[in-house]
Amino acid sequence: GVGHDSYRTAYHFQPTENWQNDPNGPMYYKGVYHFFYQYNPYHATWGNGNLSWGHSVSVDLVNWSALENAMDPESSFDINGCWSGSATILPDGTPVFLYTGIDADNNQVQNVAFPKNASDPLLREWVKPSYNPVIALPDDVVHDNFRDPSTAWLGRDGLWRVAVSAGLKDGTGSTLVYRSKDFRQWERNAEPLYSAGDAGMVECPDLFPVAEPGDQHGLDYTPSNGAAVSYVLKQSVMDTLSDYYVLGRYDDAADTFSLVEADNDCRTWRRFDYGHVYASKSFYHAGKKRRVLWSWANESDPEADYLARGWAGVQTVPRRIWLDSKGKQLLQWPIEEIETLRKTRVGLLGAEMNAGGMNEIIDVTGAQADVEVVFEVPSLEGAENLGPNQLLDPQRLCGEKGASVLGGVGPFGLLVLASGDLQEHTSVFFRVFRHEGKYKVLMCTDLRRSTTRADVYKPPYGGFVDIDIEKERSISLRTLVDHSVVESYGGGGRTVITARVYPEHAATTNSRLFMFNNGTGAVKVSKLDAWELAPAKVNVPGDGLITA
Ligand code: DQQ
Repeated sequence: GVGHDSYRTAYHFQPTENWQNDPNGPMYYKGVYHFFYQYNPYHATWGNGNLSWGHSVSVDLVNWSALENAMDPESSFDINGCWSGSATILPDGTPVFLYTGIDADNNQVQNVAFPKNASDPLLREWVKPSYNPVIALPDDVVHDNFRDPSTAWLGRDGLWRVAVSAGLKDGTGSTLVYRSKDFRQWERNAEPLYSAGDAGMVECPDLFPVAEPGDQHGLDYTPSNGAAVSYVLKQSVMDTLSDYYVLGRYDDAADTFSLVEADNDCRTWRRFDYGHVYASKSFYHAGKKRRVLWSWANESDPEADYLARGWAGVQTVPRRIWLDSKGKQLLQWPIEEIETLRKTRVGLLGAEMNAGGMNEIIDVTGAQADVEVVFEVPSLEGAENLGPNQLLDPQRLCGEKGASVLGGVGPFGLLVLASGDLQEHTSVFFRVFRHEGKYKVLMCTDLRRSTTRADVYKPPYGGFVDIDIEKERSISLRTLVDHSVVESYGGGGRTVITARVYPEHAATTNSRLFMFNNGTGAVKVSKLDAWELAPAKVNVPGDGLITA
């Protein structure tokens, strides 16, 4: 039945109960990771958006303890909702929030909040000064389209900058920059950071520098790294409900951003995730010199069902992000701490999978698993041809060429959350095509057989993997399975697909895991490691994690 809770996740972040959406203000402070999120404390829907900032803390990014809400909508400048925003760590080490308030007139305004006691590593209480809002609604911006301040960064002139989303009255979407010396008086830069044009309203902007190609370290903003390094601009696009990013140059005097080798329309940029995530936000963790990305993965079943379950929304596993060695795209990888949950391991080396082959990965309870597999492709000869004029729409291709549609090189991959009779399964797989004299690798997560329930959104998802398969001759896949989440990293984190799934069998029986090859050419599984994962303590009441 719909109300059963075999869908609740074991190690993806969720509040104890009720609704969550966007990640807000992630940071690391005095040895503690802080995570805030858009939260409805009353029930499991977004409702009318009268939201709070939920707050949890962790020392390892894996186990979390819930604290009291950091902010509730109870001031005139946020009385109708404390919406998304970001944390900035000031030079003296103390954090500050910039966030959107829905004010008493239902206008969107930007507010500031400070910790009541900065010497408390748990930052339990937050103070909203009465001089809020610090950025009022501008005349040329639609009253309910002005929101989501980014983390602020300091310029060489000693002024802070922040990026804010704005839907202009002329119908275009824009990302504005404001400058301030004190987080209180803000002045708008005439030139926007980015104009989305007819892509419409864009939300939750994130702008951050990245280290040299191939360097896994993250970079923090510094007043002098402006022109010297590459920047990433990220947008959440309402039109498609997807997150896109682009590489570019940031001019730290003019506060403008120029795209490198990309179309201005953000809907053509690369996506962090070709599945079901939105409103992602990164933070810089100085301790491990890494940049970590959070993203919200909404439910895909009917509202009545998640209301009955009493919870809705998960966060993807925090991901380390960095620039690939060619400097063309970001790579993403689950933070290493997740590996502390690994229990039973099943390993395999050098197995051949012939045409039509299918192997069960046994001894791993399939509802909480971490699977890493490397497929070697001995020959590309059988690769299917894509006509020269064929539209290269990966999602459509995954729909036309599902896991059971026999191919040449592929489809090969995993079946996860499979019932014993295979009636239910989610397939995660690759398929190699030849297109205009080159090879293209498609990655799919196909949900069409994921559940026998009919009332669930269960599309095929797909993205291309930017890999030179002719040279590399192998492709890796890592899939994290967590009850109702299937989060997959193709080609070492080049392409990521997160899906929400609702198998029926899981209420009563164990889920199983398989590898398969439905291509005519053999593939070699040069390496397979599968682990059952222990549950993390995620906002378990009375968990004893917080003693202070
Ligand atoms: N969600 C928040 C907004 C943001 C949107 C409201 C994105 O601040 O634009 O809950 O999911």
